[in-house]
Amino acid sequence: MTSHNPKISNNESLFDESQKVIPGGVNSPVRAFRSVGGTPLFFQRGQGAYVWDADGKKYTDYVGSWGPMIVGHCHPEVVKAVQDAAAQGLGFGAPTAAELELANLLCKLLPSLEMVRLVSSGTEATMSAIRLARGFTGRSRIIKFEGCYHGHSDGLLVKAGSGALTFGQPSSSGVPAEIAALTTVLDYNDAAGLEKTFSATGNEIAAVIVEVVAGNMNLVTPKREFLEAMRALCTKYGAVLILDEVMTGFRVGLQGAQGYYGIKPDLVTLGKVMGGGLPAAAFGGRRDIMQCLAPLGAVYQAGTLSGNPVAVAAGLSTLKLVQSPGFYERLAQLAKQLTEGLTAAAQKHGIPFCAQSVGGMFGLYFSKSLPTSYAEVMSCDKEAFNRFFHAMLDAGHYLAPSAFEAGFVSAAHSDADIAATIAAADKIFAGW
Ligand code: KE4
Repeated sequence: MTSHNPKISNNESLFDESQKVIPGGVNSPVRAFRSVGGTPLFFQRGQGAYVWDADGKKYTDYVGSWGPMIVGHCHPEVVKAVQDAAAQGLGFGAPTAAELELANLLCKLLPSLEMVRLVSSGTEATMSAIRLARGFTGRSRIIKFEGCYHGHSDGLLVKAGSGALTFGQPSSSGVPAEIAALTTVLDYNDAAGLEKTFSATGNEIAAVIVEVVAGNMNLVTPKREFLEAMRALCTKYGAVLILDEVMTGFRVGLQGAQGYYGIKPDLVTLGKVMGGGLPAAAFGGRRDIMQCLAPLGAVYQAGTLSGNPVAVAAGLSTLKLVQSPGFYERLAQLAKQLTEGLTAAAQKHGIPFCAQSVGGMFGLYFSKSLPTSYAEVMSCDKEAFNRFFHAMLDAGHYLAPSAFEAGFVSAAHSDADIAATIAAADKIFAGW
């Protein structure tokens, strides 16, 4: 039971209780506020652009469950789709027509998808895509980029971003050296480094996996020459180019980052938005590669809950809503209003701060200039971010609880919400 001592926040008492039975009191490390300090919020409900914590305090939400809540919390059409699906059955472990509908929709929205397999998390999607690329090429080595996070499968948890970076443990313990040794970690946006590595070991490389827009070391946008080199080198050496669009898929635009930047992957991984907040994710791409998957081919991959009908219903409903005319123009406009307004407020008070957005995601940096690499992100003032995070939280605006995460707006955010957030920041900067 939680204490109802009015002197103690319910967040604190819930956190105290949770730490007794859940490691760190959370079911995913970045939620623990370890990077920003303080007691994590326990949310009791969300509606539109807002969430309420265990004390009933309201916040404007810029995390959105780390991206999925792109149409806002508890959108009536999504809730109804989930209720209707649940009333027909919570799971069958067998094919359903809804999975086929979602697979067809994904392939329609993303031209690079000739075939797709549904899974239950981004980690599953990237882990499976890597195994598939290794099975297809017969090679073992993979390339990832420092600061990029692709979920917590062993070979990818090497100099990762997000929670792994937040904790200053870029490489996790428990990952056998033999497995980590198969992962080459290069610098994001370093086309020359990529070319050098391919010219030395190109014929050993099974895959390159990349976040086209990096969103797990805060937000870092790709340089054109970096993307072009990646595509050309993978083609030249027969390596599989995997675009990890778990975060950017249907977030930066209807065709994801691959459409936004015009880069064609061999495989793509998806999650977050495509599940509408429920556990649905996917990987897919070239038919000749996907047909190596069991039961057709020799690469095994499976999942009890893959294509779960309730999660699929949430995803289908969300993906129908994001196709409404002007959806992404409006989303990008909200994110741009926010980043420009926060930057103007900081500059007015002489605070080294900048911000940027790509579609409906954004990055905030206590730095004079926008970071274009992991090293530049690491030189931003993390303590200043932490101070800003808590001041904004006290004012009722919930930003990602880490200097190494991107933020998200939803279609439910209004101009007034954005203006109120900017006004709160302006007040904080005035007293900085
Ligand atoms: P999940 O296994 O958490 O569903 O997805 C892993 C993943 C894969 N690829 C990218 C580009 C991702 O951003 C993620 C997960 N993102 C983090 C937030 N930066 C999830 C939040 C968390 O770990 O609790």
